[in-house]
Amino acid sequence: MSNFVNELEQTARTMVGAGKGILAIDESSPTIKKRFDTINIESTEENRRAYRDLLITAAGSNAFISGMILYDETLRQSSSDGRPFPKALLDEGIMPGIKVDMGAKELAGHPGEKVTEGLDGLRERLAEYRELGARFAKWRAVITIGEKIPSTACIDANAHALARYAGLCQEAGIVPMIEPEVLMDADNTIEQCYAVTEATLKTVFNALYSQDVALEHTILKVNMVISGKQCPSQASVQEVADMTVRCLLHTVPAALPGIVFLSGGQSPERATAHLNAMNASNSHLPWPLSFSYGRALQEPCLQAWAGQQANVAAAQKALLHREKCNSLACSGQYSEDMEKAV
Ligand code: 5MM
Repeated sequence: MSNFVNELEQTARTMVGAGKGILAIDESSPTIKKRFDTINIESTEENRRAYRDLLITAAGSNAFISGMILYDETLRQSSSDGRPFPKALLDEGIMPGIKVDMGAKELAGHPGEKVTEGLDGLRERLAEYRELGARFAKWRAVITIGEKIPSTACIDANAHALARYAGLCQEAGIVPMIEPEVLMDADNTIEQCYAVTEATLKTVFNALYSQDVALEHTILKVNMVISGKQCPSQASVQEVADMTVRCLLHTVPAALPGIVFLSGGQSPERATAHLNAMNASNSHLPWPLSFSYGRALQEPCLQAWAGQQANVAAAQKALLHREKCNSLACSGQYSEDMEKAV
């Protein structure tokens, strides 16, 4: 058992406290370059720092955000006022988190499928991350739906890695956020997404049991059960909410302190509406349902910033608006009318 039991419990509960979610700003260098390309900004170290600075220091975020997931580079950078980013977050009562996986790589013998790497040397990296202020971590596994995939081999390999990662985190006093993401880019139906998500989550929780991971100190970050982007028939908001909740009830143990969703390419408004519908229709779930969006929180903010210092205030306003809408969606109190207020 970890030496940090009380601290892990406190951290996990705080991450999913009432009306609070997680802001994911842990894009790796290739991913942030893709985001910056949309606003014609070069992905230099200083531009990445300046952008993360405005996200981290937006005044008032702490009413809606319990933690932020950072990339290795960001954890070591500082705000324009000189404070290291982890300190800037802790000063506002926001917990610093850290993405610790080394990315999804081709799975040998399984074309089109990936396995996430990064276990080698992880114990040492986690010790350093804790010294730098990280109190929770994230590891993302990628599951692709396609012809005859995902394979059992792909789901098993990713589940095993997630469980090994989670055990190492708890040993180090860091709450593991486990993120098995079933991608939503294909032409699959919502029923196919349900089947793959259910199979993935069953395998992941079996692996966590096998590795003696404490569920009480683990947060699940997961995709919604949703139609693939290319599917001609798109499920309604209520169908997504109902099928997602049903899938989670069939697979996720009640011992988990909370579940947060990734947005996965949904529009910001749609991601909020889905979370809201889940919470509006279900008042007695075993765990809080909250958010850990990247794109669905950042997109309007990134577009408003456009790389210009003069736009920082407008960008932070756009960020706070999305944070507030999603905070309200955690208790089913969001309505589309709120989008007109901006
Ligand atoms: C699925 O991506 C995570 C959630 O973001 P969205 O809400 O936009 O789907 C996100 O935390 C992701 O893991 C990070 O951006 C890191 O991604 P890469 O691909 O750079 O490892």
